[in-house]
Amino acid sequence: MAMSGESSGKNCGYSDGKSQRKVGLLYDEKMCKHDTPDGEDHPECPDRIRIIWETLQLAGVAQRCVVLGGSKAEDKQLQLVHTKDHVNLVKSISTKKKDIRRNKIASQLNSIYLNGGSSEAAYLAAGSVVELAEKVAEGELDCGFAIVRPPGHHAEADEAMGFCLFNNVAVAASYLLNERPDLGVKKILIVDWDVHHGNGTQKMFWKDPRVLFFSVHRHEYGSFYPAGDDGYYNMVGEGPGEGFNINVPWEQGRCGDPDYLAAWDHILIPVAKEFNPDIILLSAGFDAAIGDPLGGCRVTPYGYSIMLKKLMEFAQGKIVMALEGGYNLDSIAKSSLACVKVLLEDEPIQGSSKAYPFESTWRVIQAVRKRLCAYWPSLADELSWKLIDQKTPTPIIIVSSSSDSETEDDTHGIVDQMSKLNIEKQEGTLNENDQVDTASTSWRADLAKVDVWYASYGSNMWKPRFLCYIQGGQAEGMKKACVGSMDKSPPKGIMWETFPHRLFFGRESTATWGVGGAAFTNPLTNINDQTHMCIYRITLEQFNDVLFQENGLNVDSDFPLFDLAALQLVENKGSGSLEASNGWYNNVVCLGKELNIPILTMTCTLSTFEKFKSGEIPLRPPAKAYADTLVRGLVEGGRFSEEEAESYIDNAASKPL
Ligand code: Q9C
Ligand code: ZN
Repeated sequence: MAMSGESSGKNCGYSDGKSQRKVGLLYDEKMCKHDTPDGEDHPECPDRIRIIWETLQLAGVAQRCVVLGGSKAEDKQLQLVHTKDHVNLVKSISTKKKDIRRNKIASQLNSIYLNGGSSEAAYLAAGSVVELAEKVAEGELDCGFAIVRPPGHHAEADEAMGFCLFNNVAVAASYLLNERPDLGVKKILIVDWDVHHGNGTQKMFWKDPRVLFFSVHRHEYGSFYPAGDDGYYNMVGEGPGEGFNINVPWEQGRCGDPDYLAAWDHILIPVAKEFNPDIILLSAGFDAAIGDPLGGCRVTPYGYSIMLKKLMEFAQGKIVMALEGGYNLDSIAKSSLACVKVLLEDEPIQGSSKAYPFESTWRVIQAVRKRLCAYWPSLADELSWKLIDQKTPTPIIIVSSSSDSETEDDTHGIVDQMSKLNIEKQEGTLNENDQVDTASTSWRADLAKVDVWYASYGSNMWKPRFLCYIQGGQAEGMKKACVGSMDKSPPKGIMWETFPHRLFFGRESTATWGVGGAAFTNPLTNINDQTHMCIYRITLEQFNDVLFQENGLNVDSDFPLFDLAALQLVENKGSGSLEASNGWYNNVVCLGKELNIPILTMTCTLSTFEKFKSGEIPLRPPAKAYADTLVRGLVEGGRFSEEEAESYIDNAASKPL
């Protein structure tokens, strides 16, 4: 069925008076041999590349490309970025000798399966990207798409992970730079738009200024796969490679065309202009595509086509696309088709729905620009208010901690309903009777049935002060009374726990305690840190009332800040955070569970934490009355002696972040 690459390629030339680019399309059925050992279902399945290949043929675009079969990488090429041990492991993995041990080896790796076809497929995937990159660098082809699997960008020098065995794109980049000086490729831009961070690629070129690595991915404060801080925007490279590593870490899922295109327009494209690459390698995962079961994002084929088109302006259009992730067969087929049409310079397809980036997207883009502007002057200007004012409201953002999940689709449904609800509310929806539908009390009844632990590390550790939020009133030392919760019943339980987060103090003054910093805790965990917290078992309704009061909002709101769906998601997924308002405590963090009930606390957002850390927002020791209340809480709660409590607070108040 396959067209002969040679014949179709040579037929290109001129059509309708326009020069036709020579586009390479690489496919090899042998890469389908890598599969789960016992036929179990797995998202990274052989049909992924089959469907892409078939779709491109059915659409008639494969016939307009130069079709290439795969070729195996040489060990020497693989060892440009991988250790000998790793290459040997992958080589031997499919031998008969390893039949018994194979499953055990796979089980010790992170998100890897192995079978008798894995070695060959891995060698083919890496070798194929090398082959295509070489042809594009030579000028034999203008650009191309290697439809390969297993994917590569998670694979590290000495480790297979995240469905990746060899780092296909990194091998190709290193091959061009180190083995083919004759081709004159001195600077390579690697763009990684897979929804996951390209941790492997980042590490391999960490200190290498010849490779500018750009990755845009879901990060969610380090909770999204591959999890941790590697994908954060402060990871800019080191030594001579400093400034040549750019991460755009989304704080939330559901990002779509406007978010990605904003990252392109305000980060990638200006930097690419300055860097002026000789060739672009694209880690083209399609798992940020709408409908992807793992990604939870919403990039459309149109979005991918525009992102690619914008990249075609560089390196004389020398672009080598290599498939990475992407697990919805329909989405990856359509996205691939849209991209190959761009490579062929067809007219762009039609546009998408959501108009503006999320607020969190602008926050991330601004943070990235700020972190990197020392290396890339085009990032130095502040984005205009007019621009960042164009945003899609995100009333509730759930940040999942688990890397990905099969329940992602359900969660969309819920989150979608919630955001719609809140948007409608902002616009004052009318019901059939033409009356403003307030839904005023209904949410309270539902949330009253659910218990959570509210974890306090501030003055609420002192029970009489916390009770003001529930029963109303003014405890000793407070400058102002609280209205309390609508439900005035006392907490059903009180306990103390210690969490691996950093306690610190900031802000000028608080309404309740006067001049001096308020307590915050780092939303991220750090094994070396300890924040002691008093946890109160209250209803979710009461928790919302605490949230309202803590953020200076009215408790008679028509909508909760943190509703059942939000809680359900957090429960399903472990810890996570929620953005609620513009107050200081607009970040709800789930610290874990106790008696199978989630423990929730509230603190600043991660971006605010970063500002505290950099000194942009100064740290401030707590007011005396406030510090005394914290100590009192810790002592009366039986947590500490007075001396211990004082030194714990003093220490947190004086140590830099
Ligand atoms: N809770 C690529 O898209 N998920 N790899 C593991 C563990 C692994 C994705 C989930 C996702 C790997 C190339
Ligand atoms: Zn991925």
